Amino acid sequence: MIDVLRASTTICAALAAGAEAIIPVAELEEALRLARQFERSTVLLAGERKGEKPEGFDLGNSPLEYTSEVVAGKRIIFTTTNGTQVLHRLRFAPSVLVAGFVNVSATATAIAAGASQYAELHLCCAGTTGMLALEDALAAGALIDRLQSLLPQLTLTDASRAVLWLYQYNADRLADIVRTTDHARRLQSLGFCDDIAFATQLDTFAIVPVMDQHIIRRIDKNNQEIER
Ligand code: 3SL
Ligand code: MG
Repeated sequence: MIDVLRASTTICAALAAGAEAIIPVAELEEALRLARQFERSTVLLAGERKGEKPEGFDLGNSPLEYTSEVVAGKRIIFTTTNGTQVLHRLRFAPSVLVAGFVNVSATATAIAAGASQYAELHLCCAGTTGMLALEDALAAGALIDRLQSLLPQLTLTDASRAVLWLYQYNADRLADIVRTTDHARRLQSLGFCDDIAFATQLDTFAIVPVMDQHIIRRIDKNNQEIER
């Protein structure tokens, strides 16, 4: 699942900062209900609606909020407009990884390490309320670019080739392009300019968030669960 702005990037930042797990949920009410099932000091309610932190939540959806001081050891109940909706729909898929520019090479390495178990790989770009989001298409292309060198036997669909070429044509100006996308312009108008710069940096993290039984934890790029 790819949602560069901003769910994928925020999930990576949270797990890299030591969050124990992310529990993605589709609806605000479900997030509030789930939080009541845990000892309150062990969980953080996080996410956004219309880009902003919902009332009563601990954290919004800016990856920069997810520092180790705030999230280390916590379970994060996470609901966003697009990214967590896609994760919710994928909850019964055999293996779901979360990718953005910030962990693209680690994701490719982890996929290649587990490739023999699967016949197909689907890249699910979250988009924005049902519309294509250019930043997600570019990140999908970046991932395919790295996968091609790790898995020479990979066969690409037309859609995969389209995003690969989109990425390859624009690889040296990713940040400039993402800054001008529909969703980035909306985030800029809300004051989240630094989030866009953060989300377009390649390989900030060497971890891969993996969803299993509706809970996202991190593995390292070689497919090993990280010990705490
Ligand atoms: O929809 C989402 O998952 C969000 O990442 C959108 S926003 O960037 O927080 O507006
Ligand atoms: Mg998005």
